[in-house]
Order: sequence, then C-alpha cells, then structure tokens
Amino acid sequence: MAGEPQADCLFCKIVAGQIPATVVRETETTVAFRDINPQAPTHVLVIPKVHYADAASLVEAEPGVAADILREAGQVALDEKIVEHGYRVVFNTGSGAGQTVFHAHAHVLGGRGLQWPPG
Ligand code: D5M
Repeated sequence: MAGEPQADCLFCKIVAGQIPATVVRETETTVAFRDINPQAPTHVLVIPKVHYADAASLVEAEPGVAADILREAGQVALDEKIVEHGYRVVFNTGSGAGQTVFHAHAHVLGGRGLQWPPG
C-alpha cells in the first residue's frame, strides 16, 4: 500500500532502526541523519518515515509530510550553523539525476562554497 514500509528499502530500514545511522533530528514524520558519503562538511539527509519513491510522489500523496521535510531541512541548517554562508537543499529525482535510493530524501549541503550550476 502507498506509504507503507518496503522490505527491500534501505531508508525504511533506517527508519525502523534495522540499519544504524547517525541521526541528528527526528520528528513524528521525519528522520534526519548524516550521509554516509558526505559531499560537503555538512551533508545531512532528511527523509519521511513513510515510503514514497521520490519527492514528487510524496508531495502528491502527503503534502503535509513534504512540508515537514522542508521545515526539518531548515532546522538542520540552523543546528549545523550553515545558514549564514548559504546552503543547498536537493532532491535528486530519477537515476539520470543521480538518485540511487528510491525513498524520498532531501540532501542538506553546506559548510563550503557551492557552485552553480551543479554537475
Ligand atoms: O542519495 C542517496 C544518498 O544516500 C547518497 O548520498 C548516499 C546515502 N546513503 C546510502 N546509504 C546510506 C546509509 N546507510 N547511511 C547514510 N547515508 C547513506 P541519492 O540522491 O539517491 O543519490
């Protein structure tokens, strides 16, 4: 059923506590943890506890949870003190854009200068 945990999903396993992660924030609907392969001094992923393959599917089904992701991304930036110098929130969507885990997630990146356009 839509939103239900998927047995083969890495991030559902992190939500369930079956795979360890360095969790920095948690709410009723979201978990934020450090990316295992950081691309910047701060690189945190914010994910919904419900399972949707990408951000577009999440916002279509559960717009309130999608808003929670964006609010938590902002809170991570405050906690990590990366607001002053600027930070980036990215939803890679589709393998052509670099998405490798098909459970919606926001990357929160900061702590160094960030180039535009991204690669
Ligand atoms: O981003 C998926 C991200 O997930 C990628 O930056 C690595 C990260 N990742 C993969 N496995 C883990 C674990 N176990 N802990 C923390 N972070 C992890 P994408 O946009 O799909 O490429």
